[in-house]
Amino acid sequence: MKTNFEHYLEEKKDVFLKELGRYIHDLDIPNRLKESMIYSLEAGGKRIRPILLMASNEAYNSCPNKIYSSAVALEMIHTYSLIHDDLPAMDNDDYRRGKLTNHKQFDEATAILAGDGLLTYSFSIIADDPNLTDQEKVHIIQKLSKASGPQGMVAGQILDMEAEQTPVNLTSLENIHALKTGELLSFAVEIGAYLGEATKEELQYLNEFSYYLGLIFQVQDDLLDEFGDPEKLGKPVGSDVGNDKSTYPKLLTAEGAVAKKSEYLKLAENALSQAHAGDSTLAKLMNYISKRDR
Ligand code: GRG
Repeated sequence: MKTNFEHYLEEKKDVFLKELGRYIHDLDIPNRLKESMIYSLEAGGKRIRPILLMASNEAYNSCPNKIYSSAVALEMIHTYSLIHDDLPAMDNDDYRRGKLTNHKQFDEATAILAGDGLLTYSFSIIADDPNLTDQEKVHIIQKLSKASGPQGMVAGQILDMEAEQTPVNLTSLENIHALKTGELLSFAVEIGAYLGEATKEELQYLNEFSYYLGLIFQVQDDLLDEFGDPEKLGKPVGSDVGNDKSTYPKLLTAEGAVAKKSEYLKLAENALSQAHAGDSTLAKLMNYISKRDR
């Protein structure tokens, strides 16, 4: 039997997919590009980022109509990053979410363009949202650009690639993950709360919460790469084990990585209560991210 929280995840996912469909299915663009963008957008995925954004908004003054453009734009940017991360020039992966990666299903040039299309379209989705004020649009676009660009996820990606050649210490590892994974999660939490009119102080604590949430997400990602079930993950495991790449289990041992995750969980929990959201669904999402098996 499903728990209330599992029902919540399903319900939010359905709402999100409906909104996503509205932005993509009627788009008048070349067929192959559209097919390739839709292929990756609809290839499954946990939809953690849009669900975090929705839950964060509900923790304050919920305003559903204002949040969907940001949730869709965010998932489009996440999807672009996965398409490009899988390319031969980067991770050279054949499978993601149990399906062929975009460049394997289509071809490399199409995959690059599908990623480019998703990235750039996401900003116009926010700019064109009639439910947002001009001030809100500028704020959201500025935050999304910073989180996903060369000061955020893209910076994390290049540091991560460099760290494959040269092992790094824990502080550098935390910085890489905060940029590569944490920034988009932070955007989700921050924008949901911002549109829900959280105070400046609450937003600051949420920022701290999201920082640890990103690290929790990543410790679990490293543990799954070593000990996870490839069936559930939809991709092979063990990619980090055979190379020099620094991971939490490699730097701290598996037990040490689990202990580090508990430390992050306590710090995140504390920040969340200071943001007056200790009893919100954000806390449940944090535990879900920490224990996820896929
Ligand atoms: C190519 C600019 C550029 C960036 C790529 C996100 C990323 C940066 C690379 C993905 C590689 C990776 C394993 C990152 C760490 C964790 C992560 C973001 C996993 C994927 O996110 P999930 O688990 O994926 O939310 P689903 O499939 O559920 O959407």
